[in-house]
Amino acid sequence: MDYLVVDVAIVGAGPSGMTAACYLAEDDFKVAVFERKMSVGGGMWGGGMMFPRIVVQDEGKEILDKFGIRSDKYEAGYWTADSIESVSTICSKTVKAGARIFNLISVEDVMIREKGVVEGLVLNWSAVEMAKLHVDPLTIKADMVIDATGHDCEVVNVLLRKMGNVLNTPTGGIMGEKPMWAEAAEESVVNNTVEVYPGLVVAGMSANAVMGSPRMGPIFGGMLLSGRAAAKLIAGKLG
Ligand code: 48F
Repeated sequence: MDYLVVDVAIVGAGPSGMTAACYLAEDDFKVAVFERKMSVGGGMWGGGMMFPRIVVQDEGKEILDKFGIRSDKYEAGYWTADSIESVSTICSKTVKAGARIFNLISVEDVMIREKGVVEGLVLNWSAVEMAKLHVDPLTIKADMVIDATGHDCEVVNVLLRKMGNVLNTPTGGIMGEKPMWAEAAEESVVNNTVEVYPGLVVAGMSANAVMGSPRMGPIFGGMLLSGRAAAKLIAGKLG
């Protein structure tokens, strides 16, 4: 009941979504994160091909340090960290900063009314979604929404299904994720962290998928930096 109206609603508790939530909560915004699965962390637990290590570049290390995650220098410009320590620490810091994470909730739609702005989210229990039951959902109101759903950019997808090609992209549609190119992807994911539709910001792999940039494998610095960029953008808008 306390979270039916929030400042920022974030879809997906992967690295980008939780990082955005942490920065926004530290700035005293009321933040709710909705995560379909039982566990938070998205693709970060699995490190690189299930070896429990993530890689971050120098820029990303700043955020590891902010969270207090230990890292080892690998070679000039690159650091590694334990994926389990990374997820659990980011989650703990995010919750302690005041963000509320709701797991086992799936976001199935957005709320758009006469202003033509995303004003909230439509939620249901993940168990209802998995069982394909016909159960009416619950709606919450948010000043801003972040799609941090990873490669599938689910919130943007549902928006386009309902509204047509209305995005702030060259075609108005989803440009589609491109093949692996880690260095380019790490840079573009931060630049792609934009408001793609009024009220809706994309972060993490969702940003690269929507804006047509490559994937990057187990380098996670861009996810953290994109989360921070989304928080900064929204804090600037909401004041
Ligand atoms: O996929 P995910 O970890 O997203 P991310 O923050 O990070 C991407 C990396 O993990 C990795 C990569 C780095 O090199 O490429 O893939 O962009 O986390 C996305 C989270 O969103 C949840 C999903 O279960 C996952 O935990 N999610 C997806 N769709 C929904 C959702 C939905 N409709 N409702 C609720 N949660």
